[in-house]
Amino acid sequence: MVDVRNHQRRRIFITGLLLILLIAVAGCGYQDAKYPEEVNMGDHHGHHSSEVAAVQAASCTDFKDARGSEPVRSFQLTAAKTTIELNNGQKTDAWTYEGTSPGPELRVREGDRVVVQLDNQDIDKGVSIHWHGVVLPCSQDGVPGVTQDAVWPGESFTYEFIARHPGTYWYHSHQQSSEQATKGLIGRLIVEPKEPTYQADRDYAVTMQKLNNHKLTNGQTGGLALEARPGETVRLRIINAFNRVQHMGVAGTDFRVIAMDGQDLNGPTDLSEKWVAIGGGQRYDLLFTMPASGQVQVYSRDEVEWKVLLGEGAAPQKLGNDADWFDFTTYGTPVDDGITTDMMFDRTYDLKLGGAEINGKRFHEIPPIIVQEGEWIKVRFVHQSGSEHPMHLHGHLFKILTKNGKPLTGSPIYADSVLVSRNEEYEVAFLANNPGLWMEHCHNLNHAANGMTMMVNYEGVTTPYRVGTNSGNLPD
Ligand SMILES: [Cu+2]
Repeated sequence: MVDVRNHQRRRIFITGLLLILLIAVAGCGYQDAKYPEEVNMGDHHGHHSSEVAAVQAASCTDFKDARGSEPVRSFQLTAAKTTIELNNGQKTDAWTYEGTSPGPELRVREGDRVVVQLDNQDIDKGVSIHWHGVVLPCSQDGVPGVTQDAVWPGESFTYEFIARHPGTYWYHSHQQSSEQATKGLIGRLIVEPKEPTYQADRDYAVTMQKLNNHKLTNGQTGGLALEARPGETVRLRIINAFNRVQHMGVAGTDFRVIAMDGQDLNGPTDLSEKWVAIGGGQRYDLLFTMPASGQVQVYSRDEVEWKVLLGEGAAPQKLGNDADWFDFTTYGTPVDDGITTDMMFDRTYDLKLGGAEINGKRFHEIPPIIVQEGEWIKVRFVHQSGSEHPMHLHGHLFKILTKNGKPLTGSPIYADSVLVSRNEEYEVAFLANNPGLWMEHCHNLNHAANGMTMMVNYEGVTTPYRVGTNSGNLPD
């Protein structure tokens, strides 16, 4: 009797142990499950090989900015494991550039040659730096397995590019970016214009991020306080480095949206009592004058910790939840740049955005958008399911043509991303003027990690690098 019971117990115990083991193995394998052993992201699958052969082959690594007499700005960033002590006294384990998250703010001038040496001290999973929103040569785009190999502990990689477009940008690791950005591998890049479009007494850049589970504004918990005196003009560059849209309110003053994704808007006018929706990865530059009362508050309606208090004085009245939304489709003054829905496009693509896939497929299984240099490309993004999808294109600026079929009537919007929310569709156009292999992906990075990542490939451009578990290049 006793023996039988023991035997049964042992059987239950062993079965339980096996189950736990099985779950553990499945759990570990989950993250890399979408990665094959090896895939060439430069493959033009589904394409006629004769057309490809007609274009002279070049490697992504061949595309670089030739050195001239431009001023050189050099930086060095070491990626390392760190324990950060936050201003509220809590400690958190982080992966950082130069020991802080966000890493150093890099401020350069339009036309500068930017040289950044990345050293990986001890991030076992490898790192890179992607210069989000910056139009640069393919070899400098920082995508492991596409434009370079991941930088392993003890190794380094030097990025070099000319900062052509002034504006507000940021940088982050593109190696398992969903995990690595959350662990802290992000920072700001500001390109100041040669000839300023705006005179601001204060020019601040602010990053909203989630570091592990801490909601930080420029690395601070509980919001950020910035100096500004009544009558001063403030330029506030807001960077959403988080994976969800933030609805930002401006309390205490009227304001203008002067740039989106770093690109100036034409003829921005005063706004008051508007929510501004900033998608993951997007940047909005606001301009306002400090009121006589002394204080302005810029804050997220979604996450109470993401707020910036400017100046001193009585806290201004906050916006009502029913306040209107800022609508960029009718804002500012149009410019005839010749880019319209009626123009001739060389290629048109439809991308249906599911919860974790594009056109029903994921990651390397999504057929790439194929382009040739000099072609005009139109892409239609259609929200199909899931939360909002901030769709981000590397290496190019596109122009947003239409929203829900209606052409924009205000300032032209040139951007590296478009926030596609539920029931929305957008058409964008871009000129294929930067040969290479470029990612196009959702910047809710958890969506990207789940498969909402695809390629825009120039015909004839190849890469010597490979994505997958063989190489360890895992560029979600
Ligand atoms: Cu998404």
